Amino acid sequence: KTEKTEKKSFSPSQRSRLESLLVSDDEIDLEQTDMSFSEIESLLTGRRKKELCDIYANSREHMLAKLERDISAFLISKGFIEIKSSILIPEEYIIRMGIDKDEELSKQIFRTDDNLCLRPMLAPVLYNYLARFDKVLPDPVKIFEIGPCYRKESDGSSHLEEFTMVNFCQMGEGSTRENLIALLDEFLTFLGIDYTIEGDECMVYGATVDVMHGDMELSSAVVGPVPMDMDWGVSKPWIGAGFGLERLLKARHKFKNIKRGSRSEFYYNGIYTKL
Ligand code: ATP
Ligand code: 9VF
Ligand code: MG
Repeated sequence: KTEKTEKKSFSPSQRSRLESLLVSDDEIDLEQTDMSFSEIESLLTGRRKKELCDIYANSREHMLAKLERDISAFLISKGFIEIKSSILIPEEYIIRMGIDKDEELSKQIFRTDDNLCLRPMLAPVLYNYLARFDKVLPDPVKIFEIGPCYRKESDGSSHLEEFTMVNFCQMGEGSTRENLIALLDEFLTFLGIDYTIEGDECMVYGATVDVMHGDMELSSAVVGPVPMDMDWGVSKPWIGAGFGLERLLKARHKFKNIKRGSRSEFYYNGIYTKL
């Protein structure tokens, strides 16, 4: 036998099983290893079982729920009031957001009967809250919501059809680009996630301030006012940002696929459950 380490080749189903079990800390390269399928499988299942037992013994918190609680506490401490609105919204709100029937995002909407749809974003109802709370609360009005959003998606590792968005916004005094950037920095520093800021364009708002983690968009943020505001009864300057929580988890835990941190029966806190 030669000195050269033999390259193992796994069957597609073996490879898929091992990839499901693997986490980024394992430091096992399926392309290089000289271990057999069953050696790796038993090593990884052992580690994953131990990790789940540790969670059960110590924290018992789901990472997505925990992230929502942490973000809520952070935003509440910064003076934002927490909102929980319905996940089912009138279909008409999509058009009022400037998303015409022939736009890509319009085709991504899950529609139900009775002219309702699963919300693809939180902004429409937040607009309504801003208009209503402005009549009641002192200026500036600072609000946020965290919850499920739905979009039909086709591509891969950073898109889910069911994901969790946080959208926070401030209207009135202090709604400047400078304050938006400062708030984004405080938010990401609080979460311990590295980021860069990029300018981008989107169909709904025009210019956006995109928060990136490498190639992945963590957030689109906007400095208002924008022309669409008048269709929502809003007439003051505003700033706002929408982040996907599962993308924040993917960045923080270096997940290969966003599914690891999503609502799922297959992964618990990034750990494969078929052990
Ligand atoms: P992308 O261009 O990556 O599809 P987007 O620009 O359409 O995203 P936005 O409408 O700006 O997304 O939504 C705000 C944030 O919500 C995004 O920056 C992202 O973090 C998150 N998000 C949007 N769509 C999804 C999705 N399908 N799965 C997971 N997170 C998402
Ligand atoms: C930026 C992401 C329009 C004043 C209620 C707040 C924002 C967020 C963009 C989101 C979207 N907008 N997915 O608006 O904070 O709406 O496309 Si308001
Ligand atoms: Mg965007």
